Amino acid sequence: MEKLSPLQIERLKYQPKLPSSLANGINNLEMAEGSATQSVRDQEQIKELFKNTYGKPVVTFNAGSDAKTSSTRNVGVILSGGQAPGGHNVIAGLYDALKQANSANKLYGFLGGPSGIIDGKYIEFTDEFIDAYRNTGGFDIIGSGRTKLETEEQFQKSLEVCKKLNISAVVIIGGDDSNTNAALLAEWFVKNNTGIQVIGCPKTIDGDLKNEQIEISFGFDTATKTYAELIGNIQRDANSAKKYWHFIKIMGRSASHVALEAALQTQPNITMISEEVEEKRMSLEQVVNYITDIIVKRADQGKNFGIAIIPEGLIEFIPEMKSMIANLNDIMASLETDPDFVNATTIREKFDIVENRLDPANAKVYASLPILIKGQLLADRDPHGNVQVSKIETEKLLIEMISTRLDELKSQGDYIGKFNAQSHFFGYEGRCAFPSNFDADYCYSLGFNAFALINFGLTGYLSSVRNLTAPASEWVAGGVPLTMMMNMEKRHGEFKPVIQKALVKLDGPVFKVLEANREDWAMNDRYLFPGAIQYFGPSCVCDVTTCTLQLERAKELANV
Ligand code: FBP
Repeated sequence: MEKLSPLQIERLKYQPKLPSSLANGINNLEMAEGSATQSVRDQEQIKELFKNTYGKPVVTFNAGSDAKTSSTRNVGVILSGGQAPGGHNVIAGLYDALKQANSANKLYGFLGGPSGIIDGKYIEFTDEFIDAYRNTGGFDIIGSGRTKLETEEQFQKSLEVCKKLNISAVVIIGGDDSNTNAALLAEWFVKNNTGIQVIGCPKTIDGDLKNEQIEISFGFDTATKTYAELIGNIQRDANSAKKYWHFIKIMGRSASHVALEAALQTQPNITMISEEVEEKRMSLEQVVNYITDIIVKRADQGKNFGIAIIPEGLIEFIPEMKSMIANLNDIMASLETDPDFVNATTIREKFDIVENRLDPANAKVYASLPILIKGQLLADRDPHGNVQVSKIETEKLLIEMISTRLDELKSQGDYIGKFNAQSHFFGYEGRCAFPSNFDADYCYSLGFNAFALINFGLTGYLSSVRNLTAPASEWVAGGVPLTMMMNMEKRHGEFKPVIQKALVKLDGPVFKVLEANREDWAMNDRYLFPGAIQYFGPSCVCDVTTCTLQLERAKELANV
């Protein structure tokens, strides 16, 4: 038998909590419907593109009194996109609900992400198989992938695979892009009278798949706690040795939710928030000057150490960089097939070709960057056409530029300190951690609830569990139409329907806490040390949710 760590053994025994409505039994639920919904923007275009699934109501489940019989169903499940802690529990919750509804039901897992349903690669889940993955991190139960499910041919192939397995519903566990795909597939299945339903589940450590109906995506809780633990440890190290500035880039592709949450949990000296940089239209030089200024002031107090948090997406939010990257994204497709570019023998030749193709202002910005960053900006795009910001070493770019600026200041007699910097990137460290109790419960509930949506015959819905700062028994289970979250955005040079990403709100309660404290945190070391996620022990340590969720919910409840 496979050897397990003591924590693995103990976590396998954990029984995730469910909202009381769902705990009452999958066949005992009653569904309440709200009124018809609209997309967040571009209503006419979204309605036209989703003729069959647009405008459906938000639904809520309540515990009912009559036990209903449930017909036999086969369901397929896909893990899509980047890993997020708790994905295995979504599948476990889905499986348990499906078997509770009717023991003859079957759950198939498509292997390697959305390509599994296209290529017909799958496994059938059994009790024994599922049991080995309960409350564990990772997506290794069936693997994940980033194939974009959007063409007629892919939909046809998916249909054939579903027909072969007699599958009548597909659950897609993914972020904004993957759930956009879920909405497209749901629409296509209805349009073609296939009778196959599609339900999404809100996953992403980035925390940017949220809105009035979805309080948070799963994985954010565990990932941010993991990064906060690491930042706290580094703060202790910096405060002990007092000789390094640590520049820590934190994952979260676009929005700065992860960096902001980790900062509230640890109170570092500097936290950049991409959305603020964009709002204030700060140039790269201004970002460098802002950080340099704090380094100089701390050096004046004899403190040649500190912690700076840099969100992964920062580079794309600096207006001049954003414009250059957008221009670069548009020309990348043609460059990849351009013989001069493909056959260029040196990287400098490639840079010259790129600079000649970019618009003059963007070419100037590109030319001003260090070689390392210029090269990283040319790396492959993801399947959605986005630059892979996790591969751009913004933390190193900033260290290099700040170092140069400090040398200038030193030569003018305006800086008396020593600048020794260390760079870090925290991302993959947090995506597959053992899910926190919150994520273990939330994910299990999302999966269980996904089957409730299927059982009520719904399609094109995102599984939603709300009221998340209350005890799990008081959580509210239901579903939100995917089209309600959509708008039109430019992708690969064309306008497409996509789920709107939630960015950090600069007038929101979470950013306000940082804003109110950052001057103090910059100069006076108010470091917090959250320590490792605790799975067993007092509830005030083990079950506490993120500052983001608590502050946003408190504001929402105050407004009701
Ligand atoms: P999802 O949006 O698919 O959840 O992925 C999030 C993420 O972890 C980002 O934070 C990060 O930029 C990206 O995935 C990294 O992607 P990859 O795993 O392909 O390197």
